Amino acid sequence: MQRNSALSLMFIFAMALLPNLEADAAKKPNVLLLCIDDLRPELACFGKSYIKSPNIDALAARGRAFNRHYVQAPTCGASRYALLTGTYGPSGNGALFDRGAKVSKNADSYPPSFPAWFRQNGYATVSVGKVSHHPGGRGGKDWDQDSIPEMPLSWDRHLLPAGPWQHPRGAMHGLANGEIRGDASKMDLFQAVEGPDSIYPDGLIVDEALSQLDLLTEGKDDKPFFLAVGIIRPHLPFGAPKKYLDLYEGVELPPIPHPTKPVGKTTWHGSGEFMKYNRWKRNPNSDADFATEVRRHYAACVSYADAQVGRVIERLHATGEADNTIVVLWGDHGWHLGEHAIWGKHALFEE
Ligand SMILES: [Ca+2]
Repeated sequence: MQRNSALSLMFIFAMALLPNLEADAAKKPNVLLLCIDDLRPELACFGKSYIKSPNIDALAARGRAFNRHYVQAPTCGASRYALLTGTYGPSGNGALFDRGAKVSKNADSYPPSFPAWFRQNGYATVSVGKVSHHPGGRGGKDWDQDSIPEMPLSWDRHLLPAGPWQHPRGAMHGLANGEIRGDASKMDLFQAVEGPDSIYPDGLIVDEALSQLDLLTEGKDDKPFFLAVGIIRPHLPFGAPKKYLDLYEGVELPPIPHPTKPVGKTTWHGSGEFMKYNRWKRNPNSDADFATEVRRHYAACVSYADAQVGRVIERLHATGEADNTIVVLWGDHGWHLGEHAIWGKHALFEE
């Protein structure tokens, strides 16, 4: 098994030291897991001051930052498998589905998943958004079939509000106004339409997460919760409300470090996931202005995701449960924005 060096990030933010735990053994801490898809460790709290990520930075300032989290492969599905099972697994995006099919047939075929373990120990477990590979955790053509669970026995509720994107597959790559990816070459690589957070899928995901936080804490019967919230951006396509792109107007980005293709045998690749979108026939490896545009739109998506983190944390405080909740924020693998002439993941360089 090859250990890759894709850099991911993880913050663990213990919001309090849980002083009453020994006196009241029944009062177990809640856990709030925030997953952000395709997030680079390119944040102000990692020293990149041109990125506007105040909510994540505030978590990092009060918690502990981990900047070497290793997964078995820098793909969404494999890295989520590693986090959610604590084990190495297949390298592809179907990793959890393969496991799920076996668990559905024989519950003892694997040890419990991370959420299943909490569930077996008296926690209410809820997933909203992209936590496992498929947002909402179901298979089938549109990723919405109850009969094909990605993580059997793990969640009390495994949710994805698709809204105008119709189904979880549509929400995964959704752009504004319910645009769904069909032929990727007809979908714009980036976009910044004016409007509220809910014109892109993460706004709706976090609306649902806030409702679940209320539901898990209203009339609380001392049952602790494990709530996982999966934010899809900055995953491609880079679409976020225009107000987040405006944050980068006039902001100069630093040069791309080591922007040339490495020589010799490496895991370099041609950035296929990125290049298949409509790029207006421009290539960031040969067009510096376009490279800067791409980086600004990625940054806008990071700031949009950061704002969604802020909404969840604010509501956690409003529920009164913040002092008894452990918050973990996790990026599933790194991403290259032109380093080594790569625009994407799926490579083993440190970014
Ligand atoms: Ca990912």
